[in-house]
Amino acid sequence: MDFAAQFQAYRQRAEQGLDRLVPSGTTRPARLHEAMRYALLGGGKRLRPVLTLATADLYAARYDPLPAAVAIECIHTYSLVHDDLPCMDNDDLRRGRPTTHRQFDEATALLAGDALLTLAFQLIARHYAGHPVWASALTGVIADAAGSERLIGGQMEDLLAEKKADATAGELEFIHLNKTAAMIEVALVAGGLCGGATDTQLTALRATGRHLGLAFQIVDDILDATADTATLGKTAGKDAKAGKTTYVKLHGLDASRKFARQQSDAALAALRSLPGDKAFLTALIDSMAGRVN
Ligand code: GRG
Repeated sequence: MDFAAQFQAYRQRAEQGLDRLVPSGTTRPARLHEAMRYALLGGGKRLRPVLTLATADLYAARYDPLPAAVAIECIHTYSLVHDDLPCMDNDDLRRGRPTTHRQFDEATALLAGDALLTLAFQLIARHYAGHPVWASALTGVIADAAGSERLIGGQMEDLLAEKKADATAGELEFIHLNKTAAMIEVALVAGGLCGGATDTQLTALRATGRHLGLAFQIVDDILDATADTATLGKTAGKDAKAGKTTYVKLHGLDASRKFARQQSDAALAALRSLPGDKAFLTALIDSMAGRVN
């Protein structure tokens, strides 16, 4: 298997889905839809939709995973747009371009984020209307991941932690598990649901996502401390500058690299119990820790 080519193929499917399922930039009000498309279509690794599509491919998928994959990327992108706002991280650069509020204005960026979040659930309702019981389960897992106890709760604790001199390792874990891992977990679970995964398999997918999410966040912290802005496509060194507690600040670079490896290994162990050809997902998880080793 050529991992890079396979990733590109999944990524392209996700890009086409995003382009097709998000209202055109001329849809009224054009400025809002332009801002949504600007935020969504201007780059991004597409890790989450790729995970959904690849997980569905472990099975002979019963339901088309593309609308679910697009919905999850819409939620992820809304969280980035809002995170970049002046009232949160106040950032100028995202995905190698001016942030949405810099390109448009603050109110438009706020509304574009709101609309992307809402669109996610419109897409699910629209595309899976023929399978209401199943669609309700999918809606539930995605809403839980994006809700006040997970993604938004993680962001809230992150903002609270910034105001303290030092966050504890426990607080940091809560932030990582919810702000970062929740959406990665649900990307895998949504793929499993599209494939008709059993409850045991969904639990294994959740564990895979939890460990992959933690590895991903540690890698993100390491890259923030070691890579430059041009490579990242977003402002580098922000965490240290803000005096933010990160895994790197608490434990140092070497321990962080080791932890990323351990979490990737735990993700691989959880993946092993799943059916189908896992070569692509195995390589993807492996590549995570490899970004900083
Ligand atoms: C505003 C509710 C709300 C949440 C914001 C996503 C987020 C939560 C904050 C962004 C800052 C950050 C470091 C989050 C951790 C997760 C993370 C590394 C997100 C970036 O994901 P990538 O690297 O981004 O997959 P691309 O642009 O490739 O999609």
